[in-house]
Parts: sequence; C-alpha cells; structure tokens
Amino acid sequence: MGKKGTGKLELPQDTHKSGFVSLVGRPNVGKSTLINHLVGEKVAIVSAKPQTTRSVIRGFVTIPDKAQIVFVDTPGIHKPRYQLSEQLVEQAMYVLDEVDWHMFLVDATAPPGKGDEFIAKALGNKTKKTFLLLNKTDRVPKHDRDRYLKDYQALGEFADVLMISAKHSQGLEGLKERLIENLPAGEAMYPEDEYTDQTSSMISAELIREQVFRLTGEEIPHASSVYIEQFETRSENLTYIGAVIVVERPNQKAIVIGKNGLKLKEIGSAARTSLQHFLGTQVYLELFVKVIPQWRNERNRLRQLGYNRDYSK
Ligand SMILES: Nc1nc2c(ncn2[C@@H]2O[C@H](COP(=O)(O)OP(=O)(O)OP(=O)(O)O)[C@@H](O)[C@H]2O)c(=O)[nH]1
Ligand SMILES: [Mg+2]
Repeated sequence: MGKKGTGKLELPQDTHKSGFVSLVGRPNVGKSTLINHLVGEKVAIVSAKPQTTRSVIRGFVTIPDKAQIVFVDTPGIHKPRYQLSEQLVEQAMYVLDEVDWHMFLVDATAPPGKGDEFIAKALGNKTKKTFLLLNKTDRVPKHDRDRYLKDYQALGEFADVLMISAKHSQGLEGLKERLIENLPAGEAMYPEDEYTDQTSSMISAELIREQVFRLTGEEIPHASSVYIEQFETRSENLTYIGAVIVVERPNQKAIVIGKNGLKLKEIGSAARTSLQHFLGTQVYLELFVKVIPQWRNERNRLRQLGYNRDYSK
C-alpha cells in the first residue's frame, strides 16, 4: 500500500486525538470524492451515476504525533430495490452507530429531498455530533450559496454547517481542523504510513468496476460486479491481474464485450492505466465476462462476490 504524505495541520494541544468519522448521505452527493480528497489518495471509486459505492470503505488521515482520523465512506442511502441495495443501506445504517462523529453530505445545488429527511431522522439525536456539509458549492453562484441552507439546517440540530467543494478541495483543511478539535483523546489505530485497510486486490477490482460504470450505460453498471481471480506480482515492475466482470444476463454480456470485443478492450485499456497508476508497476490485465443470473438478489451469490463481508471489523 502506498505511503501517505501529511502534516499540513498544526494543532495547539499536546494530547493525541483519534476517532472514526462517517460520511453519510444520499447516493451521488460526493461522499467518495470527499474521502479521496481528505485522504489525498484514491481509496474509493467515483462516478456520475448514483449507487456507485458498494461497501464500507475506510481511509486514514494521520498527522504524526497529533491525530489520526479514520474516515468511513458508506454506500448512498436510498430506497432498496434489490437484496444487494438492502444490504448496502443496512451497512450504511450500521456505521451510524459505530463512529465518533458524522459528516452528513448534501447537494448544495438542490433542495433537500425525502432521502435527506430520512437520513436526518436516522441520525436522530446524533445530529449534535454531525457536521452538515453542503457539497458541490463550486456549482452554485456566489450570490446564491445560501439558497437551500436554511432548508437543510431545519433537518436537525447540527454541530456545525460547512460549505465545501469536495471535487476542488475547497473548505477541507478547515473541516479536518474542526473534526480533530472534536475527536476524543486516543492513540493512532492504524500504522502511520497506511491510508486504507483495503487490500491492493480489493482496490483493483473497484478500479475495474469504475471503468465499467464509466463506459457502459443503461442498466449495465448496476447489474455488474467485478472480482479478481488472480493477482500476481510477476516481477518488481509487472503485476498480472485476471479479473471477471459479472453481469446478470447474456445480452448484458454481449454489450460489455461489444462488437468485435471493442467495448471490453476499451474497459480493459482504461482500467489498466488506472491500475498501473495505483500499483506503480506495469499491469498485464486479462478480463473475462461471466453471466450469473440474479446475482443481486441472492444472498449466497452476494457473499461469494464479497458483498457481505463482516463490515463491523
Ligand atoms: N461539481 C462538483 N461535483 C462533485 C463534487 N463532489 C462530487 N462531485 C461529482 O458528483 C458525482 C458523484 O460523486 P461520488 O463521490 O461518486 O458520490 P457518492 O456520494 O460517493 O455516491 P454513491 O457512492 O453512489 O453514494 C461525481 O460525478 C463527482 O465528480 C463537487 O464538489 N463539485
Ligand atoms: Mg460513493
């Protein structure tokens, strides 16, 4: 796993602080973008399509001798239509009880919706330990920035409200400082030079899935999953990855492969670039496409595909 450069923040007190901070919100509000920009490394994949994140993802910010914040990115909370989404929402709700502080992300470009109300209710009396973050402020003209502020504030009694742009890293240093001020005293929970608890193989599967999300349309992104069959360091500068893209129906398989295999080549080529950047080696990537009917609705299949890992650890 890559090493992290940190140390921008100066803290006044000597006490070491540490704690867990969740990122919760509706799908697509920018939770994964935010965790990546806070950590300074890509720990979670991002897409313009909702329901991208499918697991609880931890990313660490360590300021040596001062503090460690463990950020916990969660799947967007939405009305579940499949066993998969039911499990994802369950995971996100579980996280609400497990952390020291919350960051409730909302989209500053739109008024609160039913989903936001539902999440605020789920946070319940925890809103006093919640920062309400109005994200995507880069897309709101300056004179209009407060347009929906009061409506969002009315959802709960928040400890603080901050305007940020996760994508442009605006307001993030101040946010980290505010979080550290509020974290309990405690030792670092993870080694200083690590920035996530995910394995390289897990991140690789996600990076491939990110390209499937980006390069396919309609129902394909949500009907697909990726798992790694073989992950092998062949030499200091070469990693072999054999990965399987799972879809639900033969016609989806045909679309992912594309005419003359062109779509799969496009996915493979984009994924390879992203994997090489992440692993820092050349990557020999082989992609296979497999049909597993109804995988999103079957508990056993979901377990096989890694979706109900014990997320409490
Ligand atoms: N303009 C702008 N776009 C943003 C910002 N933050 C995120 N986005 C975009 O919003 C989309 C969704 O971002 P994600 O980070 O995947 O959102 P998410 O909340 O993790 O979504 P789920 O995993 O589906 O719950 C992507 O297209 C991002 O580029 C921001 O501050 N400004
Ligand atoms: Mg996400």
